Formats: sequence, C-alpha cells, structure tokens
Amino acid sequence: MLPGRPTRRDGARVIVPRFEDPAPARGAFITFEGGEGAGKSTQVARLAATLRARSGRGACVTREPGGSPRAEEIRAALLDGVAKPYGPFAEALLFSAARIDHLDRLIRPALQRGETVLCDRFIDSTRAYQGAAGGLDPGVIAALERVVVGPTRPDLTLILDLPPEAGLARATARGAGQKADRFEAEALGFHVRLRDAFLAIARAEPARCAVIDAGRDPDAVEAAIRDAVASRLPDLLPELPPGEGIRGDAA
Ligand code: Z5A
Repeated sequence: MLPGRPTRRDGARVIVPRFEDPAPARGAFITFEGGEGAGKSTQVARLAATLRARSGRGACVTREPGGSPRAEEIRAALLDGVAKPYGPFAEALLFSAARIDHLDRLIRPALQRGETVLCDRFIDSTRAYQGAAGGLDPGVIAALERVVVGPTRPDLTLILDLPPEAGLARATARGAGQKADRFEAEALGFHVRLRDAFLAIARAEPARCAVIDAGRDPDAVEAAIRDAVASRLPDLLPELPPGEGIRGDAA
C-alpha cells in the first residue's frame, strides 16, 4: 500500500486524484477563450513575451486540447472527429482525459514553480462547445470539472469576443486549401451559440472573466489584454517608470 493512500476493505488501492496534493500553487493561471479565429494563439504569444520581459517570472505557454505528449495524441483524435459519432458526452470525457494529463504533467508543476501559465482554451471551452452548443447537461460538465480540475481554476480568463462570421473568415484565410477540422466544419448556428455561451460565462463570473473586443487590429487587442491583466493581476504587470518601455509596448 502507498503511504497516505486509502485502501478498500478488499485491499485494493483507491485512486485519489492528484489535485489533493497539499502543495499550494504559487504562479498565476490565465486562460484564453473564444470562438474560432478570435486571435487567441496570437495574443497568448504576445502576452507571454510581455510577461517574460516585465515580470521576471517564467511564463509557460500551453493549449487545450493538448499541452502534454499524451494529451496531444488525444487532440489529434478529437480534431479528426473520431469521437463525434459518440456524441458530446463522449467528447467531453476525451477532453477531460487530455486535461487530467495536461494538469498533472504541465500546468500544476509550472504553477508550483511560480510560473505564470497561459493556456489557449480550458474548461470554458468544454462548457461552451460540449455544453451550450453541443447540448450536454451543465450538471455533468460541473461534475467533470469537480473531479478533473478540482481547485486548479484560472485566476483570470480572457474571453476574446468576435462575430462568428469574422472569426471563421480569419480561420479559413489562414488555413486556405486545408480541410476544416471537426469544429470548424459545424454550421454557423453552432458558432453563434458558442459566442453567446462565452458571453454568458463572463456575465456569470465577472470576477474571473474579462471580455476583450477581438474585432480590432492585433495591437489594439494586445493593449486591451495588458490593461485587463494589469488591473486584475497587478503583481504580474507592475507599472513602468515614466519613459521606460519594452520593445512591442503600445505607444
Ligand atoms: N474544444 C472543445 O470542443 N472542448 C474543449 O474542452 C476544448 C476545445 C479545450 C481546438 O481547436 C478545438 O477544440 C476548438 C474547440 C474545441 N475548436 N475548433 N476548431 P484549435 O486549437 O485548433 O483551434 P482554436 O482554438 O479555435 O484556435 P484557432 O482557430 O487557431 O484560432 P485562434 O487561436 O483564436 O486565432 P489565431 O490563430 O491567433 O488567429 C487566426 C488567424 O487570424 C491568423 O491568421 C491570425 O494571423 C489572424 N488574426 C489574429 N488576430 C487578428 C486580428 N486582431 N485581426 C485580424 N486577424 C487576426
């Protein structure tokens, strides 16, 4: 028997989720959410560069589904549509399987080292895609969050908001000639439900979420994100002395 691990009466080991590890997280956890082509990947990279230059702490950039080798394998299957025929519950289970590994192998260790973790999509994508747009019961999603994510919740979620037509046009232009993935291929109504779902999450959890108008040019979106981070997590982006800036800072 492993020390500290309970056993059943029949002697079998009981699996306890690792988030019961008492070591407190020291870093900040920031997630980026929104529809297709909203500019999340672009802005994750820009914020990471700013944080590395200004905060003196490590910034760990990652994404979901994926972020660890095993989770990346599950990502490939999900984006190929392997789980689609089984419905949104099965898809949510696969996203959760990827998330368990990602949290254990990458996110929690980075937070415990004091790094800032920037994650391109996380639990709100499950709520929006499998829940609001896919029809999965919110009670099931909340139960999955409880056992999979536990206390490792984002400190700040930046919701990049954009009309779905504009986001899909950006994603199509970027991937010209490539086949749309399992989610890009959904009808416009699905993407409209997604946008409404992300905005509803922001209204329900205003202390955690900031909505960013992602329809502007990338520099303007970046500046709005910096403002949100500076006001919500001021330790991460201390004010610069007058006249001091870094390359890439908005004027
Ligand atoms: N999913 C789910 O269903 N359930 C879950 O629990 C999770 C995920 C975690 C992952 O796909 C899919 O998994 C996702 C949801 C689902 N659906 N899809 N598809 P992904 O990771 O491959 O794709 P994505 O997350 O939707 O990201 P994306 O399409 O790559 O978009 P993005 O990261 O938001 O945008 P970008 O790559 O930064 O920019 C897209 C293009 O627009 C690119 O050419 C940029 O240069 C350009 N761009 C960026 N910003 C701007 C501005 N401001 N103006 C103009 N052009 C811009």
